[in-house]
Amino acid sequence: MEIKRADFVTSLPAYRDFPGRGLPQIAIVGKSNVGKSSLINRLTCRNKLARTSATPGKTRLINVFLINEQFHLIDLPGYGFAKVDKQEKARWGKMMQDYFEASDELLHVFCLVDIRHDPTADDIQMNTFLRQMGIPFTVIATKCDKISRGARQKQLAPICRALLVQPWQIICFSSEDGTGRDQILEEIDKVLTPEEEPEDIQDASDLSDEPETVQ
Ligand SMILES: Nc1nc2c(ncn2[C@@H]2O[C@H](COP(=O)(O)OP(=O)(O)O)[C@@H](O)[C@H]2O)c(=O)[nH]1
Ligand SMILES: [Mg+2]
Repeated sequence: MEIKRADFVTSLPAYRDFPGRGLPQIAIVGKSNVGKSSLINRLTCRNKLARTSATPGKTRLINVFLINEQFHLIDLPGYGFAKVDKQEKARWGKMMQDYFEASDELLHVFCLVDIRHDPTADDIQMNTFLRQMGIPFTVIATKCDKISRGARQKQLAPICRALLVQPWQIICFSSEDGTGRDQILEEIDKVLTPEEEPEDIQDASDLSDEPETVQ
């Protein structure tokens, strides 16, 4: 797909305030500073659409973007920032749970992990949560410009082990040089295009129609 238009819609302290408008949603999760906002900017070719920050833990809001007037991209608040108290963590957890439970329009989640580091306990918890909820996801390994091409495959091994995915299911991405952008756009296309009905099911429905035509 080609992104022709990208608009910031709103920042929400709680998801229940968002009407959704029946448009499909794709959400982005990952720890603070992993590159969520940078990915949105690179994907949309808009440098300042999503605010990026070198200081982890700044975004505690759900940011909603409208892409091609076709679907909503949801930038969820990052987890795993160091200097937060229990109360703040609990508030974050509730916000995420509310979102995943309330969003009927959510089709897919992009789970971002830094290619240079092993997934954290929080990454694993998020992964388990998505599996339990039956929400389809794609793992994206960010900041791949920071390591050599040759080292990438090796770096994927601990990510695969922790998040129970195969290396070929992971998209290596860099918001610096655009590596992986096309793959992400392809994935979005797949997510937004409903699968065709398998032929054998169509055949079965043809058969069940038959008695009516005979009558
Ligand atoms: N080299 C490099 N730096 C990145 C990349 N993605 C993000 N960053 C930097 O990492 C920091 C955090 O990025 P940001 O997008 O704000 O992370 P967020 O907290 O997950 O939204 C910023 O200083 C970015 O410039 C990347 O692909 N390559
Ligand atoms: Mg951000």
